[in-house]
Amino acid sequence: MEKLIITAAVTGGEYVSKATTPYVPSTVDEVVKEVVASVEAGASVVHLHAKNPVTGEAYSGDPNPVLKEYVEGIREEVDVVINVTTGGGRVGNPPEVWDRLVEERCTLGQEIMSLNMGTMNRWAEHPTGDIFLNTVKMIERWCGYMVSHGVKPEHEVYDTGMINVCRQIAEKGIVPEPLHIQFVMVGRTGFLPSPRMLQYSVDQLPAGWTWSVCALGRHQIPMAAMATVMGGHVRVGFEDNVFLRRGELAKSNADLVRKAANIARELERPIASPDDAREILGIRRH
Ligand code: KMH
Ligand code: ZN
Repeated sequence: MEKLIITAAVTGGEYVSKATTPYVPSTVDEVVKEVVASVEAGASVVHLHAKNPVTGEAYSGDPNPVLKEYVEGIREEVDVVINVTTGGGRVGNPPEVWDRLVEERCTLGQEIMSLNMGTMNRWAEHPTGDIFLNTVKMIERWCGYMVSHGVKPEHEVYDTGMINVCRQIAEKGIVPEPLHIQFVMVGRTGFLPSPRMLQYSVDQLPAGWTWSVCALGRHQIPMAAMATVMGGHVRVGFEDNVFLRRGELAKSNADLVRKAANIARELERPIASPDDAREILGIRRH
């Protein structure tokens, strides 16, 4: 079977802050240390959001300078494929400003950018609103920016309708095939994290596309195990889950990466290095 790409989503996204777990990194140094530890544990890709360095909440200003510091700090310490989110930076800004922020963000030195493939209800309370707004037009423009800057889009798919949006942008030639999909199994407002749902979704993908799965909370590791068996790739880390096991916080993202890597080893699925991940995903080194 193809080598397993483990993505570590180390920074905790929109919902996880120091109030959720004291172990979430928030300063540049902490983020870089978590990335190095995660790579040592088996991660070949890291997924990043900009954080408030004190509270660990999502950064409320322009995230690009913060993300740039993370990318530069990581590049000095370790070889890893870097994936930055297109989320963040929208609060209080009109859509044309979002366009500018996303296009600028394509030039920070990362290889991948994640992009939600539709507008959806948030699955948890959030101070900046009830929905994630990603119209098809926005998606098409933002994928265009990524492709023109040599950045590979990672398409975040939360329900089967979003698979159709992925197919449309491939058919229109906006993103060259094969696409890379991250199935985000959030429950509540999107996919339920179940083996049948994952199998059904994978069956909808055109041949040759690559895919990975992330699931929230206690579903993170079981769905990672499922994807490992099925030949997909996995994402673990604090963005989606902060517990190592019931009632016990993980002290580092690396603990979660190690758990996914150990499962893969037991199943005799080899683990991808950063260069293996670049080859599997068809991306060039930055
Ligand atoms: N926060 C995650 C559940 C993104 O950052 O682009 C989904 C995600 C999307 O990672
Ligand atoms: Zn994210």
